[in-house]
Amino acid sequence: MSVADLSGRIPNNVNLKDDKRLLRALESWQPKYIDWWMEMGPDGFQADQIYLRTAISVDRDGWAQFGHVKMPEYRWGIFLADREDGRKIPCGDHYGKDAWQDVPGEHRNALRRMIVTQGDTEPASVEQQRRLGQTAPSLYDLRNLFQVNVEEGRHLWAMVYLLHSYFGRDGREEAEDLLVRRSGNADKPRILTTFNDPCEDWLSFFMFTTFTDRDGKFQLHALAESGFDPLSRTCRFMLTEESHHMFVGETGIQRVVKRCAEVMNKVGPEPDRVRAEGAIDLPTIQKYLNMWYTSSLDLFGGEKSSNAASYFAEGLKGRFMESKYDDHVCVDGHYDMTVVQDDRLVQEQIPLRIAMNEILRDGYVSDCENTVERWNKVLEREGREERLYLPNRRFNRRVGEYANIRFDPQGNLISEHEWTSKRDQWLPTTADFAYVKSLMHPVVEPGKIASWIAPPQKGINNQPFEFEYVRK
Ligand code: BYC
Ligand code: FE
Ligand code: FE
Repeated sequence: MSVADLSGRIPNNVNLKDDKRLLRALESWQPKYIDWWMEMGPDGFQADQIYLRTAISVDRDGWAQFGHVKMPEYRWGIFLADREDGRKIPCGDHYGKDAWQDVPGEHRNALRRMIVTQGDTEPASVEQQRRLGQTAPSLYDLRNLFQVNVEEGRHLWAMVYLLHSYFGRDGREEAEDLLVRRSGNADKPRILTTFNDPCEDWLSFFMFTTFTDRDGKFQLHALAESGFDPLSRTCRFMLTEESHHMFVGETGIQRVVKRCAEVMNKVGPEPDRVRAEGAIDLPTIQKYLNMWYTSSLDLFGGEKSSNAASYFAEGLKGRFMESKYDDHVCVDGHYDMTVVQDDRLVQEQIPLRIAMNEILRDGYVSDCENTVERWNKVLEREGREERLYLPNRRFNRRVGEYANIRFDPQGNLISEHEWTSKRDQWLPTTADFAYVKSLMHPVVEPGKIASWIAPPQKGINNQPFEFEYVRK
């Protein structure tokens, strides 16, 4: 078991104090990180005491220490899952050889690029969520937002650690640039699509943490199967934090749906009447789901990808739970893919390696299906007939095979004209955004909650809902 050193400026379990060069590099990055956090992190609340969980070691109990802290004083540390003795490269052409403890020269660029792309999403999400604290529906939710934000900050640290330790000067430059790009900025945007989309209300926040953080789960699992062992160990520890983010999203939407169902039981399903009661109507919830789910599907990259094929072939990135597969080399197999040819949908056989993005996306889609099923259980328990659903993966895509082709939510090809006439039934309109925005008023009294969401079933760390999760 690795030993955590909590005494220095940067808590870690990677023996930082014995590597003076690395320690100096990270200590010189740290004030720039804090500047970024103060400028682009949660707006307001930086002087408040937040009831946060802090990672202090990687063993089962140690990484979840709770206490009130001011966010800028949160101890962002560097924690890697413990090294597995004799770990082998789990996939691709080098399958079964010893995993790399250092970066192989020929894979340097590809690895750096993946680590930078991963790292870029973390501060991007904090930027996207920057103003949400001002309209939190309860102190419990406010605290959860900040927990997610500080952990995304820690995920950035995790990637910066890899850049600084293994990529020399290039790595240090990339680490600086991670603090320079800005979500949604036309001149210096974040790298991936969804991370430049505005996330300006709490319905979006809960959809984002459900669907976009879940891309994080799948990508981190795939990177945890990397032959580059330090990346694998870093991602394995990040995954322990990721599950809380998805919990925040899934239970958040569950509570929005519960409130909606209760109101429908009182006044009927008519959206205007649901809205008159201060709840969010189910069609609006569905439209937000459609928007964030399809945007997050794009984060897996193109359905056919030579990048993905070479990442897999070189053993840089595996599949979700690679060990559950029989064939780890994948030179022979095929994947049946639906593609568009001459304005028709046809089946095409794609070499497995080229389909690696789509294979990862398959696992993601089925995970999302389970989530929506759990949301539908809420409707069922409330005695409602209505149901939420996932749109087909071809719907509303900006990246890959189906980008810029019109499909309905069932995945049928449709004309531009049909798209234009039905778009507002499928995706949020300006009026929907405005309505949701009109509900976003801060509720900051302990134990109180906004009209559009049900209270959680229990508090955080066995505290009651009424607990003062955030205090001056
Ligand atoms: N947006 O071969 P292709 C998380 C680019 S989320 C913009 O189809 P590839 C988190 C692509 O870069 C997890 N560009 O795709 C969640 C390529 O560019 P070049 C983040 C895109 O390379 C919530 C070109 O299109 N982690 O942690 O196989 C809160 C053709 O690409 C997009 C990772 O993503 C897009 N959506 O796969 C906080 C893991 N899609 O080469 C955090 C690391 C594709 O033409 N990243 N492109 O310049 C990767 O493994 C890969 O970069 C991707 C793309 C899977 C994203
Ligand atoms: Fe993250
Ligand atoms: Fe996350």
